[in-house]
Amino acid sequence: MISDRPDVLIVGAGFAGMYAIHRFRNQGLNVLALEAGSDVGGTWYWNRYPGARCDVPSLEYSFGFSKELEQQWGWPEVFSAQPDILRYANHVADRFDLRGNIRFNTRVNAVDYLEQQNLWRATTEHGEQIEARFCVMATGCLSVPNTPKLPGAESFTGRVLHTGLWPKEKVDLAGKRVGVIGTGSSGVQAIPELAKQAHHLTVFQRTPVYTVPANRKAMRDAVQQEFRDRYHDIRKMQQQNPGGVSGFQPLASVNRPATDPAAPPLAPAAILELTPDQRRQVVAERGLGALLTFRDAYTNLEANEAANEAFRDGVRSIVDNPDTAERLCPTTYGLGCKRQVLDRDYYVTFNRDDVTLVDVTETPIESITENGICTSAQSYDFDVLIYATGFDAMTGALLRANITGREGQRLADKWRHGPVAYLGLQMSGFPNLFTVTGPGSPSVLCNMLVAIEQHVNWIGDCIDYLRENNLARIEPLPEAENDWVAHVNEVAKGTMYTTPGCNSWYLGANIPGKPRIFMPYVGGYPRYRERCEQIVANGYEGFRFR
Ligand code: N01
Repeated sequence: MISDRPDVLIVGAGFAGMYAIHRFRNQGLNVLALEAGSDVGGTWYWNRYPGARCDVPSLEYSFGFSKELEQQWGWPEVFSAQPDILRYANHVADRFDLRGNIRFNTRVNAVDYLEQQNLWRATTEHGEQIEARFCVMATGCLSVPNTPKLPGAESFTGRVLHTGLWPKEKVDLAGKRVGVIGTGSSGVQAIPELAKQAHHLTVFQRTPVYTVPANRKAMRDAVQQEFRDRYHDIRKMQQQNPGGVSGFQPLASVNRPATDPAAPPLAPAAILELTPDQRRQVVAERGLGALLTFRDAYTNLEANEAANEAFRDGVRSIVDNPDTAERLCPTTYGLGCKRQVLDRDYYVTFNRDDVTLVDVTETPIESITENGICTSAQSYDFDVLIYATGFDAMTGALLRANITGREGQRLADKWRHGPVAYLGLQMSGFPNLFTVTGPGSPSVLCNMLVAIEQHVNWIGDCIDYLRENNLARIEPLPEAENDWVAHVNEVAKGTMYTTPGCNSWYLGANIPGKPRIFMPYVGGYPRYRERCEQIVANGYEGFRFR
């Protein structure tokens, strides 16, 4: 039931908010979630663009908190598409009766701490105010779309879309001239589908991407059943894996003798042990994705460059027009710097006559006009302009919520030089306010569902601890928070994520003026989880209570 005096206020009803409702309600807490969208699903509610799908296997990108759910839900594909993941979110909402605790179409514009009352007050866009002892920001890591400020953007008279805010109703692109800006994960997934639908597609690329073919397998009953039989072990394996993915290989999915189904595949060779011809042969025989299996490519800059060059050779072998192929070859950064992108027919799409690639580093976008885009070389007319320009990641949604803590301290001021948080769970000066998969936690470097469950469980246990011990509030000590931020930075140093020339949204580099800090925790999910557990075992080390 919707309550205006909840114990816990949750902002967001994506997978994090949904599980938080279920978990906290089971603890006997009165819970209210506020959600800007008209339904559940978060990322999968907003990102409905053609081609959207997950890059984590669906049997693993699923909740582990309910054995019945695990046993009864069926996935149609190994890597499911957005409509199926949204269907799953809706099923979870129905099955656990979550909607009764969610107020939809309600964006939170401000979150303020009322020190005297020790309450958090959320003010919605409609001016309503809701107060609660605890506030849990389940606002997602990639939920604030980034639309670059291009001169004249408002003057375009055609339709404007953003991949991260795709409309619910079907978008008909038949016969339309479509321009798309951006070639990250969203653009790469959308471009082949947009090309099939549009009369002509023009792709504006600033930085070429390293993308490899995605697994397209339909789910086989035998594979799904093996997972169901082994889920108990698989969930434990997820807890031990740096990325929160078990890596379980069902016997039914591989042509391998019936030995241990969890045995790892053969160790891949080092790329530096192969000649350039041998590297090309690997790509020719096994595809671009084979390059991701050379472990040295992620630990040694020379090996990395060898893999990058083999990748470029692979692109040149797929794309017919040599100039287009060259433009599609990444040269300014290496594999492993950004989130690995997976595609379905990305490069061959550029062999179509109705697809044009424009490199905006050669011919920059000068303005958006009434009719389309004007670059330094020519004008392009469009009926539809699509921004596939990513997100203000990790900190964007938290800052947009205008959070003010103790003594009037604004989160925006505290984070002026980059996010400062303890374990990505709490910030000093903001008592009883928690973030799910906040900056400084493994979050986007982990299977999000695993990361979400761990955070929500930790927060739920913490709230129980406060109640059982008659403690009014909890917040981190500034020194614990600073030490954690230093540790997060330390472990990111020397990884491919922070090599010179690497400009990713992990670093905030995609948003002009955003502080350049590596935001997620790269030390691995198990190490992080153990640290969280140890902190609790040590009486919430690094936190203070009142
Ligand atoms: O965003 P991005 P995304 N002029 O920031 C370009 C997850 N995800 O939405 O690289 C011209 O990666 C920008 O160019 P540059 C996943 O974690 C997952 O694609 O900044 N271009 C870039 O090409 C992913 O990493 C899945 O030079 C401009 C693009 O826009 C994350 O979301 C699917 C520009 C943005 O790429 C973000 O992916 C989709 C400008 N002014 C998303 N501004 C899967 O699970 C930006 N760009 C598979």
